[in-house]
Amino acid sequence: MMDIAAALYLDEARHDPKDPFWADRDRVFWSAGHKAPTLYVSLGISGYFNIEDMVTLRKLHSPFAGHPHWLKLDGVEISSGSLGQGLSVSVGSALAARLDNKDYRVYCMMGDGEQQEGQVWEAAMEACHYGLDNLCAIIDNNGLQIDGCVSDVMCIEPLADKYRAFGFHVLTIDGHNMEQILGAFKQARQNKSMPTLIIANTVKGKGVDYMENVAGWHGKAPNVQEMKEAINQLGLADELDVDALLKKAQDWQAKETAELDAKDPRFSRNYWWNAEPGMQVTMTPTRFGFGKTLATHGDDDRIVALGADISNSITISQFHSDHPHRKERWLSMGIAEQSATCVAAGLAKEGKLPVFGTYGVFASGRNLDQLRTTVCYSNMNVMIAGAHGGVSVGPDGATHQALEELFQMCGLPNMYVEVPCDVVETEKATEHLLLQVNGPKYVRFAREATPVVTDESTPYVFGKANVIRFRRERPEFKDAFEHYLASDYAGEGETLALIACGPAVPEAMRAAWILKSEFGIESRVLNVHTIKPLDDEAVAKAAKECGMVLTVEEHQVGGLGHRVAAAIQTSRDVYGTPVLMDMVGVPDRFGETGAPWELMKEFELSAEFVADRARNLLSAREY
Ligand SMILES: Cc1ncc(C[n+]2csc(CCOP(=O)(O)OP(=O)(O)O)c2C)c(N)n1
Repeated sequence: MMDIAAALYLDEARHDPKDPFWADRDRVFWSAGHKAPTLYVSLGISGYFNIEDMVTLRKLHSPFAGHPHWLKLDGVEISSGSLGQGLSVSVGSALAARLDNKDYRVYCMMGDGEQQEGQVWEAAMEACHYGLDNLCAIIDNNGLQIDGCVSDVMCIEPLADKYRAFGFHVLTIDGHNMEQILGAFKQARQNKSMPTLIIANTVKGKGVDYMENVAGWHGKAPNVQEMKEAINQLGLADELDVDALLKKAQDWQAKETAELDAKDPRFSRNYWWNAEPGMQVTMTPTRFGFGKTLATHGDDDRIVALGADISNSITISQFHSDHPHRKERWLSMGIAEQSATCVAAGLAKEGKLPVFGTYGVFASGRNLDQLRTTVCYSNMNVMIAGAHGGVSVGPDGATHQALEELFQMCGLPNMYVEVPCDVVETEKATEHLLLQVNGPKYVRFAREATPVVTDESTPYVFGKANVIRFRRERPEFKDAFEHYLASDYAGEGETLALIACGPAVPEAMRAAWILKSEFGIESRVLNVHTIKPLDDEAVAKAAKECGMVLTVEEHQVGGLGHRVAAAIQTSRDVYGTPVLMDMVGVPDRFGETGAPWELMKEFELSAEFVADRARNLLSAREY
């Protein structure tokens, strides 16, 4: 793709780095937003910025976000990262040129796996319907996507024939041959009746022997030694001062870390995870609990698992990876979340137990209407796994951070929603939803390793909250707390209720520890792993008995908080009891690129901030 981008930015496209918003510039839309590094290098070499600044790629507050954001970096034409949308944007831009009598050209950069998204074909139809000869789409046809070969994941061939049938002028070239690339762009410009598609046959990782044609290098950064080897192989060793560049990256990181540290609320001790010898905790990603359950129960031959090209990282592939006989019940759907959701509904209709999983943003947002009309309205027994929820995809940035999906999922009638707090609870929740709950169901889990705070003996009853109480410091964090089924718990006169779900539960527990150790404040942590149906009774009881409620969620503020507020406001039992309330969550802003734990601080979600907000609430009551 780099060769094509070089030809485009350095020769073919009309643009001016000194005047990035020049009205007559050609537009280049990167539909495949994950190819951001190629875009950034192209802009840097063209002169939009000092290319060395790119060393801050994927770091907190860097303009070089994991996926491009046009509001952060001049030269980027559109924010992207959710595949399959760029050709539609290009159609819009090309139509605007026609309406405004402008002669700029529009280019759209796509991947071959991306062709599996249905929206691409809607846009292709539109481009031809309107005869957009000012539009040139390019497909990086490298034959690979995340789960492996495009032909195995979901065949897109015969690609050229398909686009021709839609009405495109199709050119197939060697995407590493500069003469052919430039020739194709020229032919596209000369064509005066229809849009052009360039299918550029390429080798993924071209020029680096250990990367060429290896699917496992998708989105993976080489270590320093591998990077130096790659630079050698590309013949760039004399042109790059690698050590100076690494130093520049470290300096940026040091500045960001210092700024984050400066805003962290301070206490007499460091309560951060595993910072001190006592209160130790094991960190394991919640996604492992999901995969484990599928591996354990996969022999139930009603279960069918549907993958969406990120199967290993979300662990859904564990359904079949050690159990080859289940392969026929493993359906690779490609990058096509909308259709896969309805395929799952079709399977459910015939008595199967379909499990469809992908990143939470796409599992709940890309397919929202499919979930609403086909799955929920029809009350289909479909399990949706929203993986990598919250900030846990950190460096991928805002487009991939699922911070809104509780609004979407909880707003759907018939949908059950589980947000387990750790890997053990994820296992229990997945098993229960899969085998015991008949209807549409959503389980939200995360990529990043987070504290394990429960075990086999911890109560778990679907739809019922757990009360967690800090007792005293112990060598193991987990042992410092007692868990009760909320309905079995008699209040102990606590000052405050911290109501949380998902990975915010361990943070709320840590906040309870801080509050007790630093200020002698007793708090009741309520773990509401089931968000829908919410345990209204336990919430109301906590509000009535404590008189002060702080909700904590790793989500846009309100996904949990508004539901809790509604439960309190509508409870007859709480009527007449004053309840002070506040909500900790992401404060109505999109995510950021950064490491997951940095983002917990950036969004002020970690226990230190929770404890601080609790203290503020307390002072309001005292006032
Ligand atoms: C709607 C959507 N679904 C899933 C993803 C996750 N994802 C990012 S890149 C990728 C594979 C893309 O494959 P391809 O288009 O062939 O690009 P290439 O392999 O050339 O990088 C996937 C599934 C996404 N970004 N957007």
